[in-house]
Amino acid sequence: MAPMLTGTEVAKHDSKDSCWVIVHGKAYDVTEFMPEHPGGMKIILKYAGRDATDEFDPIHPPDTLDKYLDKSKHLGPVDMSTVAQESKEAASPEESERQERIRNMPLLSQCYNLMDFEAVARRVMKKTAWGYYSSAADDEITMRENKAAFQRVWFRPRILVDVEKVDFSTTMLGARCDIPFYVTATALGKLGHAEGEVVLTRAARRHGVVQMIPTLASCSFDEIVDAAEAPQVQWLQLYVNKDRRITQRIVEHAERRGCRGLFITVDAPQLGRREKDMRSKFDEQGSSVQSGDATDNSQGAARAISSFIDPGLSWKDIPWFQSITKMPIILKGVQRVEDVVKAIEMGVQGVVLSNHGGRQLDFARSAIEVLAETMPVLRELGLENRVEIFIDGGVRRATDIIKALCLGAKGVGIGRPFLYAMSAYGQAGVEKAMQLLKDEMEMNMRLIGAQTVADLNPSLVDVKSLLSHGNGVPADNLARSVYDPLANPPQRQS
Ligand code: 173
Repeated sequence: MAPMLTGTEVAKHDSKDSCWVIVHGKAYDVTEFMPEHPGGMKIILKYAGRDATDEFDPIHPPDTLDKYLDKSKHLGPVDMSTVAQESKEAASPEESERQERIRNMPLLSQCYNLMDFEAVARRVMKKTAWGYYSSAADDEITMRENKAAFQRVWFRPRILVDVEKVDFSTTMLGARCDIPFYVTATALGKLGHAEGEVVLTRAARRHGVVQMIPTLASCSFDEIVDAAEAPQVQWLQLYVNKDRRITQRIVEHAERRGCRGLFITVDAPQLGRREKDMRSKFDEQGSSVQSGDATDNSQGAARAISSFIDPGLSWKDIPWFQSITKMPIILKGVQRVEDVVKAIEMGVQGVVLSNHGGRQLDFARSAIEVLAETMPVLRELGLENRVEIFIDGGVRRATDIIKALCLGAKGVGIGRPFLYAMSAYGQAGVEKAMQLLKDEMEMNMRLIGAQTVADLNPSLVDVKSLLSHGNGVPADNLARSVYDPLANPPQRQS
């Protein structure tokens, strides 16, 4: 057997003419591959001759090198004791400050609601990871509207209902769950936490919550399924590949492995333009626009890895999906009642009213508004029981979940809040976030006068102002100036 490579030998190959990188303790010659790298050459060159594992992991499924790099370029194991020393850069001042913020992070017990996790994550996450998770399309109007829209729905609670016992468990696509929300699909889990999406899987299991597995997870699909335990329920979110054979393989594999729903994303023929994400990458890499690199990587990793998505996907493809799977099919990203009706006519089992967390078309309407538009039309056409309707985007409180169910949703998806909880506090953080929602749910079911989710109906909400996009009543400045604002948990003093 050949002797192990040393860090010194790998370090000699640190240029465009000969470029080796180390990933998970093995060296790879990527000199010839570099120009074809979907994420551009620049990022590979940054790690030329060095250990690229931390940068590689979040963005590439574990089998990437085996699949895409010719075996002759796999150079074998490296003696990592010879690498660690030389490749660990002295932490930058920004990184030292971040480490300081991590040391002084609020305790988990100081987080009282889902927004608190966002506040903490913003302080402690790496800048690029925060940029990717938090960013949304263009001016981020839709992202903010998603939350604002819930605040235009008001309650009409019933009184004197016996609510000693309340039960908010439900079913979604036939699966029992403790509470009517699911962990929706979000890409690149390892940007926020070294273990990635399996952390969400474990927390979901503890809480009887369904998880939707993303096509573009950092963990492999099988790792995420393996992390689940019966009777835990998982669904698959699907980005449709231009090569339908690949799509068919993914779908059939998911069905074999027990996924109980196929959520086809229909709102992303092209990835939205997210400037926060672009800017944080640009800053971090310190790249220069004048460098004239062959591949422009300024759009960030998400754009690069999404180039396989088929913008030609259309209604004509739906019967094909129905022919290759027995899983229920749900269209994720529907944004108008006409398309809900069409989806029902095509015979799908569900729709997710969603604007992709405001990350796609800016000025797309909130899902809660589209829901309020949709249900009366479906009732008029007698179609309301033909599909299960889910919504996502901006859900941060149990009152948001209750509003959605009153208006006819079967359940709601929650994405970013769990990523933030995971990034800041790991599995314990995600579990806490789920527990907070359960606690809020129990209290608010009582306060609205509902014993079970079957009691949640349109008479319990007032949506008169939901459809108007006005800014509401003028600010009461006098009162605002004396108001003591709620605060997120403070940093601790070291
Ligand atoms: O919203 C996203 O960022 C997203 O859906 C995505 C799509 C392709 C690659 C990475 C992320």
